Amino acid sequence: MNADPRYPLGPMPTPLELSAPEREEALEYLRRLPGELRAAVDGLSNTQLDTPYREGGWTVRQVVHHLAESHMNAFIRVKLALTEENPVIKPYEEDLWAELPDHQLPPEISLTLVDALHARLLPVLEGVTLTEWSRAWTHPAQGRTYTLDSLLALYAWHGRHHARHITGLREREGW
Ligand code: NI
Repeated sequence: MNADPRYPLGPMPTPLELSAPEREEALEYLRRLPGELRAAVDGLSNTQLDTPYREGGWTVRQVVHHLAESHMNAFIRVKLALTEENPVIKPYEEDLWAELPDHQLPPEISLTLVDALHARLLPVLEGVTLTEWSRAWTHPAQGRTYTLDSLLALYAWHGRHHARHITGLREREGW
């Protein structure tokens, strides 16, 4: 088992190519994420929402808002990869984003945002053809080129990774 509390499901995957069953599994994770995220925070009080999921980590509330803005970036990156030749994506400072005032809003706002966002993201991904899964994009800070398959694997993992932060906290606290 992975002992690092930041990575309950292990490190971020970075495959360049997925098999057809792996793609379908990843798409299914993304389809389920809005409901799983909503269930993960269901019934939590404000005090519980403002509890860090680990010592020194984001609060439950921040994790929900982070997921929404991370997957907004995912949506943009998928559309860039599908419409431009090897686009350079724009990284962002996620820890500084999490300190801005919108991260104090009720989680419901980002739960609704994730509902709508995934309602748009999934049809785009479901329409990707076999050859398009290898379309390239470049991460400027890493200086590496990835594929649309990489994005799919990354964000399918990412949703589960953060939902697990919340459900793991609830299990440990008996909430
Ligand atoms: Ni994240």
